[in-house]
Amino acid sequence: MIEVDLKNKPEDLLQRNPYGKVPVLEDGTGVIYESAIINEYLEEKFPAIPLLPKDALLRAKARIWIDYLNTRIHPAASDLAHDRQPDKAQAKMTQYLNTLDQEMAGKKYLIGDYSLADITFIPFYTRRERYHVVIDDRFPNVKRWGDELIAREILV
Ligand SMILES: N[C@@H](CCC(=O)N[C@@H](CS)C(=O)NCC(=O)O)C(=O)O
Repeated sequence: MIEVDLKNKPEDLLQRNPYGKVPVLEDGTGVIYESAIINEYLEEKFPAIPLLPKDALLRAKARIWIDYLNTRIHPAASDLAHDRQPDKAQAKMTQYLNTLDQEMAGKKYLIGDYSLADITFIPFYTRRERYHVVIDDRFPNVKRWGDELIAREILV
């Protein structure tokens, strides 16, 4: 694994990912970027540990939540981390977390079994303090879900 200083990006990051962002996965001679696409690539390459539902409709639902996290929660977190219109970002974050909290009521995982949808939430949850996001009793289902995800044993 190569760590990158994002304030001083190496030239070869841009050669690998035209967006100049991490993560980037190199596999043999191939290069893949965009975390959701990297996750799906690994899912296809290592089918022994399935991380998407078998049923097509449930797979679509998992992808809807992956998209929700990647196009709403993560960008709002990035705005908060970089102090971009923080009041607006905080209001959006509250709205997004409320939606997630309603979805997680009475559920252990977002869709069926542990899946890429849950995994997509983990980087935000583990870094929430850095984003000045407090997940407390206002979001009890998100809190329970996030705490269980990070306490979960990694099974290999
Ligand atoms: N949609 C991208 C977002 C990746 C992203 O924003 N990565 C951040 C670090 S967490 C980054 O590389 N920021 C540097 C920049 O935007 O210049 C993905 O999911 O891979």
